[in-house]
Amino acid sequence: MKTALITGATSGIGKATAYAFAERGFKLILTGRRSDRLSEISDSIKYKYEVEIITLSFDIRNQRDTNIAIDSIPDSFQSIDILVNNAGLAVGLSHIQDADIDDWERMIDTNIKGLLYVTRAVAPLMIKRGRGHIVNVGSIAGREVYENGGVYCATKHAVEALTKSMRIDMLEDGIKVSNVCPGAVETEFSVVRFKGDEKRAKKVYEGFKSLTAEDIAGIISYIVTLPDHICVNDILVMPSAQANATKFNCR
Ligand code: NDP
Ligand code: 8X3
Repeated sequence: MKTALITGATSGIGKATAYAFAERGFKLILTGRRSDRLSEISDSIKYKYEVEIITLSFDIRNQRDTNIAIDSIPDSFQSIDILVNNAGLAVGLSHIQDADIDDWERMIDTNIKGLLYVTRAVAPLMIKRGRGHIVNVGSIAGREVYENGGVYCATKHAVEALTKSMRIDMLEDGIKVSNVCPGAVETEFSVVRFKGDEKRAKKVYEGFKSLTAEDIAGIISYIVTLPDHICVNDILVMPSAQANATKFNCR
């Protein structure tokens, strides 16, 4: 039975991936900052699927807390087969010359440094066993840049670069590394980007059928259950009504 650690499991893609993995009988390590949500989600999954779950509440921007959390994983959960580096966010939407620098810090510290801290702590557990699969959640924003999205796009371009680097660095350790890059998925993502403005967030997904968190979870679940000799390096998945980062067929 596989064991998976998912970051950002309190919402959206991470939460849906937790349910998808539980359906396949995986043991789960669910992480995020909001401990109340982690408990609720863990109880709900256990009730539905009878899988073993532990939760770790920490901020991936804090390297010390990240290491303490990973070190606290009990022996019975330490054989981590899958790491889903999903936690991430966009904050703000503005030109670089006008942006709030604190927004940049949050995105860079979470999407790049946080992903690295978690990977640095978890990868040795995989390498010790000579096997493992790291799935980084990138974005269409890692392939293109768009107006007002400069720093978020830069962080997701970094995820793309880091995915490729990890694949090279850990090749001889038997670790597979994948990049799953979605287009528009309706989650809490835009509410966070617009700092709690739910009305503005809702507008992002109006007039077309966006992807759901479950759509992406299904794809992640598929790639982590392929035979050992197959690695899906990269997936770019968009709503049918989206052509690139900014072109939508809205009706
Ligand atoms: P959500 O806002 O719904 O979920 C984000 C998750 O990240 C939450 O569980 C949140 O948990 C966690 N998180 C954020 N910051 C931190 C932190 N500092 N420490 C620990 N956990 C953190 O958004 P999505 O599900 O949409 O986003 C998941 C990933 O998908 C992100 O990397 C995003 O960039 C990417 N993505 C999203 C797209 C979309 O259109 N929605 C498209 C392409 C990529 P908590 O707040 O409890 O800490
Ligand atoms: C999230 C998708 O287009 O808002 O990564 O950057 S987008």
